[in-house]
Amino acid sequence: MILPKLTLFVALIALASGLSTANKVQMNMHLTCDNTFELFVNGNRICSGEHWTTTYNCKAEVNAGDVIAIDGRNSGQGSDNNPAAFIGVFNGVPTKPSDWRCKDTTNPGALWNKNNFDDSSWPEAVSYGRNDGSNIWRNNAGVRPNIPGEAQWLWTSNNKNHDRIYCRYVPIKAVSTSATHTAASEKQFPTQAYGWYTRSGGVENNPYTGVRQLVIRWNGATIYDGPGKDSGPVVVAGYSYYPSTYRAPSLYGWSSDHNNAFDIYRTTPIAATAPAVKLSDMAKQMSDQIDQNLQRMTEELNLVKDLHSKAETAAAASKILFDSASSEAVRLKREMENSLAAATTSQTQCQTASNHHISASATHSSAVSKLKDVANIDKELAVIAELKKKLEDVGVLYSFLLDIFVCDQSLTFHLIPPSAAHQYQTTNI
Ligand SMILES: [Ca+2]
Repeated sequence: MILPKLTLFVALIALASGLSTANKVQMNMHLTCDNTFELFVNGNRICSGEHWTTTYNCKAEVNAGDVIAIDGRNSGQGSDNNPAAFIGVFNGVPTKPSDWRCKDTTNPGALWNKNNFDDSSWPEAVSYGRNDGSNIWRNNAGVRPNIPGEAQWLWTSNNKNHDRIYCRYVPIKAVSTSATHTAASEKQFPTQAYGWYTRSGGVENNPYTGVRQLVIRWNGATIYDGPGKDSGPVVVAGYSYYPSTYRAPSLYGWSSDHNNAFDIYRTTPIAATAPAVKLSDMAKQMSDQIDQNLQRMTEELNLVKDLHSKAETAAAASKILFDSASSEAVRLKREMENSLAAATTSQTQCQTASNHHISASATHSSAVSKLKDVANIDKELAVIAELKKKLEDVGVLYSFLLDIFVCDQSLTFHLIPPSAAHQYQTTNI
């Protein structure tokens, strides 16, 4: 879902104004280091980087008074061609020397990256050029991305020989208090610039029945005189006043009805002025980022619309093709059904023809067999014909002999069978 830009911006301003008085923020950091770094918030390791040409994005919750600490290292032996430095931006605040203290040391102590470490003896960091300036890093690889042009490359006073350094930065100053009293001046009441938190007229669990009353004096003036409170703070003109150490009334010379006197201290809102300016810068950056994101989203949306339109056109074309294909499929189905019916008929006819063929084949075999019989008969006829011819020849011989025997009747009756002799007799008579 895309919110209108105005809504986002209003929300952003509300967020920024809330941050200006909050005592903690979600810190968005972009940084890099030549050559490597580890980053801590109040001793907790948050992130690290290995390549100075990469901008690392680290996020952490940072409370008022929290220190952001960097353990920075150069790789190899430092030289003109191998210097060291880190650069970055912390919730819109670019690195600059006055915000950081850096120390070249072999032993910073175990607590060097914690809030309560005393770095007052550490020197301020030294600048080796702006991100958009003329320096070895920009000349080699250009401006570091996601880091403002005015951010400065920082290190100790010698970025060629100091190859392991420790740096500290407190982005949100701790709650300030002014409870630093001295015994000598406390006794000077009421003319000195310190306050007291007093109650009179009775307290809880006290047999007195008078109304509790609270009087606060600060810098010699009574700034509150009203109902008593069991616990702080009392807010006057933007400052919060708290009771601190209980003091015996006699120390201040109060009369007996002003018993229960306390030292007091007051707190001011966290660095109200400076962070507000930084937060407005942050709001501007975030607004610009939102502009860019909106533009990108608009472009992507147009792309999506275009794709959607093309998809609709393609879908319409597909539907036409689908409808056409569907009707063609119906027609083909019908044709297939017809073909199937025809094939069934053909199969039946084929079966019938096959039966006929089997029958004809049997008939053919039978005819061949009969032809063989005829051939045998022919052979037998030829034998018979030959026999007949031989018989005829014999007949001629017999006839010849008969002729002879006619001439000699006495011999004939011994040579001719009775029937044949009778036949040839008849024929030749
Ligand atoms: Ca280096």
